[in-house]
Amino acid sequence: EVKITIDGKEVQVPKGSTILDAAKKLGIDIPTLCHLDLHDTKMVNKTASCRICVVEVEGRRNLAPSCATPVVEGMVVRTNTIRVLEARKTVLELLLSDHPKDCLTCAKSGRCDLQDLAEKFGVREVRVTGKAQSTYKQDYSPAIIRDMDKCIMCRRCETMCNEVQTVGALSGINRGFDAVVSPAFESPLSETVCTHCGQCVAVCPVGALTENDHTWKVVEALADPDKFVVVQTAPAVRVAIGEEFGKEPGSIVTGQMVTALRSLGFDRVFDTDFAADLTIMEEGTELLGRLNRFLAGDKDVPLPILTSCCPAWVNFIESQFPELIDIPSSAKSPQQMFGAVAKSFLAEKMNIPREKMVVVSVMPCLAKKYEAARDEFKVDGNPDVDISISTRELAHLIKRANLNLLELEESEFDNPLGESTGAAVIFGSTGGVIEAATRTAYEIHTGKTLDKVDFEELRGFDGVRVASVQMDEFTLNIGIAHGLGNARKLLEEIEGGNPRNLHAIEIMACPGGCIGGGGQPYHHGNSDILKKRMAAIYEVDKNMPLRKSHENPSITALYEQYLGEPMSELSHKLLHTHYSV
Ligand code: HC0
Ligand code: SF4
Repeated sequence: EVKITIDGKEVQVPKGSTILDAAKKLGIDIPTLCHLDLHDTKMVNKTASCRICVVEVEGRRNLAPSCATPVVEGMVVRTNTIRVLEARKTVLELLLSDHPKDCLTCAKSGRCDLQDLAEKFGVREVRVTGKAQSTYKQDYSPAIIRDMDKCIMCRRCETMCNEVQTVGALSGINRGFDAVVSPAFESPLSETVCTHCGQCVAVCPVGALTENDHTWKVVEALADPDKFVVVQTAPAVRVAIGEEFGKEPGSIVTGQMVTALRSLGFDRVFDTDFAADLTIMEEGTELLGRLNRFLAGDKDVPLPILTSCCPAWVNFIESQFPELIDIPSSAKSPQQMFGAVAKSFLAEKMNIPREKMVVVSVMPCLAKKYEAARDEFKVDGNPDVDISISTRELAHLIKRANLNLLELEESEFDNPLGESTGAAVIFGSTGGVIEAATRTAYEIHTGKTLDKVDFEELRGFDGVRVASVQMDEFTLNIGIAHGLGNARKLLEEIEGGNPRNLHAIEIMACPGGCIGGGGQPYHHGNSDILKKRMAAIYEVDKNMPLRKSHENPSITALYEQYLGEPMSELSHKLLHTHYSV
């Protein structure tokens, strides 16, 4: 431990800590822009390039960047001297000299770190003049908008894409006023290996990377009297959207969210969780089918089976591991299963022509926008899911309609596509999909009832986890990875001959799983927020009367009335897909 003094207060921190770490421990707020450190997820950006976090260290001539200066025993630090304040203001002016001033129409307005700091430091004019703006065109992918005029070269996105996700779509190019982070040759993102995971958006402190906002498309659909507009909400949205309204992270606001959606004018408010239960029926049956062949001695059966509900992950395997393309489950994601069932079963039942039904999804994810737009998920050009918006976008819509989520009464989802079990909600956390599948696969394989449905060994925050579940005489070996860099490690292990004999693997592209998705309220580098959302997910599960997907009565009814059985011909047509490389 090292003892230092900051602004007259003493603090002890482990050797190797930075001044910034020590200040955090004291609750002293040193501003940062480029710095990012979500300890448990290994999302760390330490470029020390922005210099907004400088402090004065007694006995040193130059100001020190607190994010990159290690503590030394007896160090005396001041974070608020006139010299420090002036230096920070100068940093801000330099950044703003090369930054558009269109805050009024910027997608990040109100939640931009640069805007907040400019306000805090009272920057009213910019004394430095930079180059004329607008040398870059905006780049629209289905999920993301890049506005490179707004890039401040903090490089958080680059670290995220290259080191955490190991995708390598972004890197710093050009120099001086022209310096930006961009795909090679300034190609549009959609023409690169970008997976649309949205993690670069999640960490961008300014408006350089934002979601492709579809809120007005939703409003247009709601305003159209000829359209029947249904909405589905993903598991992870209910434990995060409260944050946009000032609630503690991990607050569960499912009932209020449903009321808000109804007030916005949706004709039916349904739940992606229903489709998550359906996914377990299809994917679980597929898993057991492959295992039975394997146990019968079939050497060619594609194992381990990989979950396929995360679209960024699917994109990643398609572009980076084409030789493994036969092993993912063919089951569509819950978002897409929901759309397919809504526009067939529900539309037929309600006698609504397919073209009149609009399916909106609310997702913690930006890649879901890309998934919804994929050609595989269209019938004669009409998509199963018409519009996908993020948690943040829904919060905007609710605020725009003058609704205060926290003051709304709770209400229930509509049925039948609104009924779900605890197994479905845990899809929102890393490890949850495979736990849900295990609950069902166990009971079907052994014919016994699970006494304890909680598989604690599958939960947690470690990037790669491996656990075994005993199913009578058979030991099911499970692998879990979250974050694409961790997924890469597990896939390389499979390519290397699967030494740990894994039978099933769950992969989620975002650190933490969907709770940490690129469309969630900004976490501002605080990993506790992700942990609280995760705890809330398991809390919702614990309080559900039914906790196994195969016990969902609406799912049983759907098979009885419409699909027949899991993996039936109709199930195949509606609920399964294929992958392309
Ligand atoms: Fe997820 Fe999903 S769990 S990917 O993270 O599988 O986005 O929340 O909606 O589709 O259900 C996201 C979350 C979903 C899907 C579900 C899966
Ligand atoms: Fe990289 Fe994901 Fe951003 Fe695409 S969306 S550029 S893969 S971090």
